[in-house]
Amino acid sequence: MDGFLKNDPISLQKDILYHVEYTVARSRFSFDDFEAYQALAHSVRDRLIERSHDTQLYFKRKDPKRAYFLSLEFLMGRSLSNSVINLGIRDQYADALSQLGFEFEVLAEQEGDAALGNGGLARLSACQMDSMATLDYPAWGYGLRYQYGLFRQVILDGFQHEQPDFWLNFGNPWETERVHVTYPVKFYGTVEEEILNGQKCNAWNPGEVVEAVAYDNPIPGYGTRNTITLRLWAGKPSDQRDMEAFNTGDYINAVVSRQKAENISSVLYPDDRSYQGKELRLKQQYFFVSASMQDIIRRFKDAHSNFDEFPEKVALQLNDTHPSLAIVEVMRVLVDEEHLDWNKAWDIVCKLFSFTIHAVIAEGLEKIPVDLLGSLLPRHLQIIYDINFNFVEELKKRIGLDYDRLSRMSIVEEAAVKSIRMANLSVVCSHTVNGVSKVHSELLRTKLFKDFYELWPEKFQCKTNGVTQRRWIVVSNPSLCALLSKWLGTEAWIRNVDLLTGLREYAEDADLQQEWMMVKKVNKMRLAEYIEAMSGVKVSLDAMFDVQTKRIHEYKRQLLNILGIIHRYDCIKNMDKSQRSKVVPRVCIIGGKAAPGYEVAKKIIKLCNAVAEKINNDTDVGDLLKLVFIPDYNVSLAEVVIPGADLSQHLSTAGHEASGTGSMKFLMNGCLLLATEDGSTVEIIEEIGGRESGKCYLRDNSLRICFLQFLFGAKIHEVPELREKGPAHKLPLQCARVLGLIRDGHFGFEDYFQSLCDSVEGDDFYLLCSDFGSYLEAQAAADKAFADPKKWTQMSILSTAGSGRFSSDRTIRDYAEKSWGIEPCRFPSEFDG
Ligand code: GLS
Repeated sequence: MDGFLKNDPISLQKDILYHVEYTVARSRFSFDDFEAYQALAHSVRDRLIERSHDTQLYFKRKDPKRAYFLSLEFLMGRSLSNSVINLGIRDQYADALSQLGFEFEVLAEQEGDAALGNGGLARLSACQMDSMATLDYPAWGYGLRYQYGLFRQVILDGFQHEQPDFWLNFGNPWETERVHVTYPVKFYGTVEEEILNGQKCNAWNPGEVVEAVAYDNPIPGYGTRNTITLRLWAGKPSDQRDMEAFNTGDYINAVVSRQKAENISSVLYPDDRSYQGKELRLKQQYFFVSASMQDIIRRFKDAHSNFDEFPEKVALQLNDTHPSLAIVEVMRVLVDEEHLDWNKAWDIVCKLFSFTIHAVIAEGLEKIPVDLLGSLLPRHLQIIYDINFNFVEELKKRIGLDYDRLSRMSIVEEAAVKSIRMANLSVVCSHTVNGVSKVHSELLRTKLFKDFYELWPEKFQCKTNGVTQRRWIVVSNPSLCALLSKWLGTEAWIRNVDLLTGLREYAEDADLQQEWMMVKKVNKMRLAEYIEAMSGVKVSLDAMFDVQTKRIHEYKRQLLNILGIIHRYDCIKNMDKSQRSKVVPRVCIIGGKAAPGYEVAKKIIKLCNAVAEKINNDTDVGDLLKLVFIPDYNVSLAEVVIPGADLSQHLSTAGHEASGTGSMKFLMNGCLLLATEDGSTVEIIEEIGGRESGKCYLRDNSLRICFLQFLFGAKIHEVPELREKGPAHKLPLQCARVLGLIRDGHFGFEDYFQSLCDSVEGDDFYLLCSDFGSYLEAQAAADKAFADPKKWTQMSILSTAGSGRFSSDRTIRDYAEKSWGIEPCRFPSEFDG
């Protein structure tokens, strides 16, 4: 059944003008681009709301098992283009707007990013939501509605500065505030034992209550009417609070203190990989978990009265340890509020949760000091102790009195600061635990959670990450999208991405290659225009666009990239004219944010800008080499950068990247990778090519598959030995020379950069020295391949053709089948013919 709203251009025009007049409150005879965008967004939202109502009613009627995806971060980026494409009405809107004198693309540029997350983990959540909707799964996302998203990065004099991202300044047309969906969330206070109906039970008397109010964000599926919901919670003052303060007449202070409630959800923590044991962060975690669990339990109780059925109707996904208090919260509700017997409650809890780990090293796992937890959530601490007591007793029966192992596996860490190990809690209480790539999952089994794996091997799974082709091809690269549909003879690949392998057949077709190169050129032009507007640097479209964009981290080795660029610059400077004529011109692009407190990462950004300043102003080098740092890299910038890249770099020291998802987006866009064998790159190699870069071979099905990446560096198993050996004897001459140039002040700020050079020449923990030689070789292989445009294009086509396995559709299907036990529940609609 279709909805009320019509999608022909005339109806769309009427709707847009209606929203100009009554929602934006501007005259329908005079409004600017931003106002037109707002009206347009509201008109799209109407359609999303209609579909979301239909979807929810349908789910309610069918009552399937639902999956709830709990994540503290979602990096959604912009919604307009994605929504109209998924709704299948982009062209109709473009027509309607052009008759009103507006261009769809221009209005789309008016939208700001919703940046409620840091990096890979958060963007992954967004991609996975798109797949859940598209694959018709009855799923919900739950998170926090931060008022300040990830900080804006501003570069002044080459240094990073952070500015707040008050993204709600002009309102957010996509969300709907649900004033009737609010829940009280309790903090602090004491726990008293009470007798209820002759039974002992625990009553938590909170010291503070904050109200959580729901904001719903519709997530439309592609090629389906299903539109699911991402529900984000915001804090607001509770009426239950501070009655006394009001009664004592301190009206002003009572109001001011009520205002504090809103602070809980005010700001996203900008560190992507470290826990800090901060009270506000713990408050955020519990706030979102408690509101979400109340909402989920309320929905369950609307249709069911027996909690035995809870695990048949509810699957809870923990996206990293951040939401893991949900485990304890469900125990508390079942035991203290629903008065279930502990064992019965425990039985239920153990059937509910699946847990995804995104960290690689033990130090990256979250721990919460007992003092902090006990003061903020006294009843939860008791419950954790009880869970741990039972677990350790059980464990003793299984493994005996191996105290080392018992203490490693305990949920409570008895160290100088006594803490709760949230990852151990999650592993103990979840029925499945997964890593995010094959190597990462193996690492979990053999190192990080070896003890647990030996105890419960059946719990451990691998779910290699994926990204959505809707956002990363259809929205961000429309020319490629059209080309793919033309050559595959269908648009079906947008829902069934495996069809992309059909391209392999044409990889050597001269016509396809020609069109493919044109598409790349158009995208390079768009990126070049952006670069010039942003930095004033003019870049040549004939150059190889070589990109490394991601958060700045020592282990991601942006420093290695910069050292390689200095080496290239130095080589060019020392060449004669005829040698220079053979150089493959490069535009090196680096972008990414450093956590505000991460000094080394900030130094790397400064070095990049200092080197860029020198190279870009050296007329002697001209178009042979340019270096650009792109400030404030975010999702909407990624949509410009990724389609325009020829080569992308993924340089993490082997064993440090759990998965990496940027590489998958570049791959889909026909970009070749220069990478270490780490995280998901290992699987990309398995899927589309091997180590000896540039070589082609015949597979038995007579498809010509090329080696598509330029791989280099130590492999995971070699890293410990190399670290052991130390750096002294492995400093290659070229590396020493490059470091010398920095130390001698060729790029200025020599004092400031000494410590960066020391880190390479000193203990070289991230193995820049030992990988430097093979890095340069891989770079040379990339140059050589780029010099042969036909071959490069063939490799580019094969990259896209092989990218299907890295779609989040595959990942989500895997979660649905192997972790959540849910089935698609598709609203019957016009899409079904
Ligand atoms: C991360 C990992 O560092 C990435 O390798 C991974 O791709 C991502 C999604 O699984 O998760 N973990 C993390 O804390 N931030 C990440 O980006």
